[in-house]
Amino acid sequence: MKNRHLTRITVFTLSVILFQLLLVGKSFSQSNEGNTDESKVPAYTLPDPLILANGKAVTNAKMWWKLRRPEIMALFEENVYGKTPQKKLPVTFSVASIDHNALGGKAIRKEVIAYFTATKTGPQMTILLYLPKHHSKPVPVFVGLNFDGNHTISADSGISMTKSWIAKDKPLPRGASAKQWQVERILERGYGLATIYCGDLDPDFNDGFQNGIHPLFYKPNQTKPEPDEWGTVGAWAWGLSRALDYFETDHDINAKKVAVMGHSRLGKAAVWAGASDQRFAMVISNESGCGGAALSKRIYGETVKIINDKFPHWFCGNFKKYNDNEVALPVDQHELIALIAPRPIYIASAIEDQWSDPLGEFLSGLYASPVYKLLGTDGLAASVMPDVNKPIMSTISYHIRPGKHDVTSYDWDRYLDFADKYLTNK
Ligand code: GTR
Repeated sequence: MKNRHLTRITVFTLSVILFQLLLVGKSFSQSNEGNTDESKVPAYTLPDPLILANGKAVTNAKMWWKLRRPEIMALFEENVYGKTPQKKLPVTFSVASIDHNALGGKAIRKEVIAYFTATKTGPQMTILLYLPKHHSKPVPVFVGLNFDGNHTISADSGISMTKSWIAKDKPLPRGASAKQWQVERILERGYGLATIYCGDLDPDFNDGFQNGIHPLFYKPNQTKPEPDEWGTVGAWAWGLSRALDYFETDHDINAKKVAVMGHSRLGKAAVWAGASDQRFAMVISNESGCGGAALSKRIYGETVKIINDKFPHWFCGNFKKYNDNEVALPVDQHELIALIAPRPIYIASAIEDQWSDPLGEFLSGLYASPVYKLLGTDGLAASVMPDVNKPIMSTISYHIRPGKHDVTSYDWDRYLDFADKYLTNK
């Protein structure tokens, strides 16, 4: 045990776990891989986000910004997501379509292509944007990546069909994921929604980093990222930042009020984007699980080895060092949340999504809270996990709802309330 802060964290963890066991009463078995039995969670010690590598305590905001935050950022870059190349591409944006009467006159719909090369060849991404028509501009916006193509987020026939990597010959129908996006509800509440197909940035399979944006950054003779360079999650996060670059040029959008949102693997990208790019004013993690909001060292649900074996392209090469060796990880995901401080973050779980480790997601928020408090906010206004459908609303917000791994209208309603309170101060 390195210091008294760590002892406190461990003791507190044990009491939260005991409470959780009483609350839930049983463990949920979702998969034959991975542990979903709370009693089998090993004793673990988390690094303290407010202790410097040299052992000194971080006691004020200046120390956080100048000393500790850069240390934590470097650890995530080196060990988890990989470094995002610093090279600036000659990105240009072009409005490919605009409809001032979309969704029965409720919305303005734009499609904006971001070209990543001067010749406009190679990978490019299409930002699909809905803005509420009858609201004063510039509007706050939610931005998130989608899994299967822009045309899946709404049945709106004006959306260009996306060429999907996975479903090349048989793209999913229009509006196939509409329930996960709730476009009309978002617009009614005065927010815009922007989304991008994740495969525009990097296809979600292990292609040796040949088909997405990685080759645009290779040094001469380089054919794949170095072990400490970015994987797919890093590339997805980079794309979210390029969308934010576009928002800064669009006078209909308030680029200072952009919430980056993502579900599951795309939630991992959203949280990493929020940590790496401080222009994002708010972050929403919907069941982002392992490598997202959930603590790795709990070894509950999906583990580092399981995720690296199944999705070797998501994280950096160095992350494989921690397969079955989470104890050696010099960071854990509460420190990823801390990198977002003091900006508001909403962490959401679902009771039947034990694979994402709801308690580990909650604990990340809880253990990031001291950093939020140091920076003058309330952090997470709870010390034990709430019951289902009892959201905790604070700068770090949290809920767990009934049901499966998904994004539901219940989730969106909470995010909209959260944005009203912490993004637009309604
Ligand atoms: C699972 C993966 C999770 C989560 C999920 C998703 O297969 O194990 O980490 O990302 O996919 O993206 O839906």
